Amino acid sequence: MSTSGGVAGLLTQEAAPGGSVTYTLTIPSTAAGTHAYYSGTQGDLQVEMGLYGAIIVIPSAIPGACTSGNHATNLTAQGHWNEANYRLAAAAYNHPEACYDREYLFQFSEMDPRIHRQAEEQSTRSCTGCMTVATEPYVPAYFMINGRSMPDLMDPNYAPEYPHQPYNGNPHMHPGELVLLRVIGTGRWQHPFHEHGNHVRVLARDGNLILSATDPNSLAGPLLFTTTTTPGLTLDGIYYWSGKGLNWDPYGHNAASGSTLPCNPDANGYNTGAPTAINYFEWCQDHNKPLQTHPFGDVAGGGPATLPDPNILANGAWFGGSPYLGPDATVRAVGNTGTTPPSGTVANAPDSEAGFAFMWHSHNEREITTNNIFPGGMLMMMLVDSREFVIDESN
Ligand SMILES: [Cu+2]
Repeated sequence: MSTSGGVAGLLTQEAAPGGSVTYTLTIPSTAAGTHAYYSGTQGDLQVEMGLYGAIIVIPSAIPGACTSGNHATNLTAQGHWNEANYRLAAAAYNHPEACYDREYLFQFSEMDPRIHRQAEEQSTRSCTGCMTVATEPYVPAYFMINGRSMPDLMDPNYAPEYPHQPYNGNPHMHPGELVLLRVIGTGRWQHPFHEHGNHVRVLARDGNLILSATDPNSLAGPLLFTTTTTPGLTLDGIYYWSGKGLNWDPYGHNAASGSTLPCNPDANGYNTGAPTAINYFEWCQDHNKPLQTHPFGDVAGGGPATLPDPNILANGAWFGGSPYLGPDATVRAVGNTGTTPPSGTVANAPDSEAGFAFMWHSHNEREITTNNIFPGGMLMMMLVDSREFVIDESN
């Protein structure tokens, strides 16, 4: 890295108050991955004030495995449903086990309001270097991912009320997709990020692929229950969810009423030969296995569970009225009532989106509050949507 302008500081050239300094980076082709950057000037205060960000480097070469097989079929499915592809590349690293289909960034930070109040009170001083804000003891009350807390996290990107936090935390995926998580710890505290629904396979830390000591061609990153963020450190990991092992058909398919949705297992047991089907990537062993004893709508009966009638149940904002994936399955399960609660909510309306919601949150439970009020802080929902729901990552 080279610098121009500024004045010499402890760690690097610094911008004088009101001035500027330019850093020029030449990224080597071996530096693919997720990297953190943050202020090197009075870092205890300036990182707290938000002077940090992410640098994503995409690999200079993409392995063939990432553009063939299920990854190519997935693109066919995206094209069929007119879904845009927002990933930066087909692989996080030039390694055949680093392929992915979808990606999200999660940058963790905290704020201590006393520090911000003191800095604000001193910000009108015109003298140079006179801001003296005690950054200890550190008592954060705001816990944020990408600069937002729950529920703001799940509002759209570039929502007008968050002009300085344009990127949300609102992950979505389809069953079977490999989702790349780019996780960065930026504040001062560690945060145990718990991704419900499945473990996360760690690919790399600070852009360094974790390789086996005995076989450098294989990845050796752990499969983690919580991907703990560490201040200044980045982590890349792969998450997926397929519905395998549920022991019931989450698509609510009813062969008895004439539906002919097929499920043809590939070598791994998934329905991947039909990229345009709504049950693309269904785990075929559970195909046609009913869940409900007495279904309310048009799904198959005879299953082990008796579920409440969604027409007399207050569902709340996060239950689409049925335990099935996808708007089509919901209509089959509850009937086309048009008024099934919670119709009209933007969160998860049963006649449009109906996904499985998995809480992704800090496992330090105080950090899922904002100023000690629950729910808040580092909390969001990963929504697994069936294939026909078009995931729009532009918002
Ligand atoms: Cu949890």
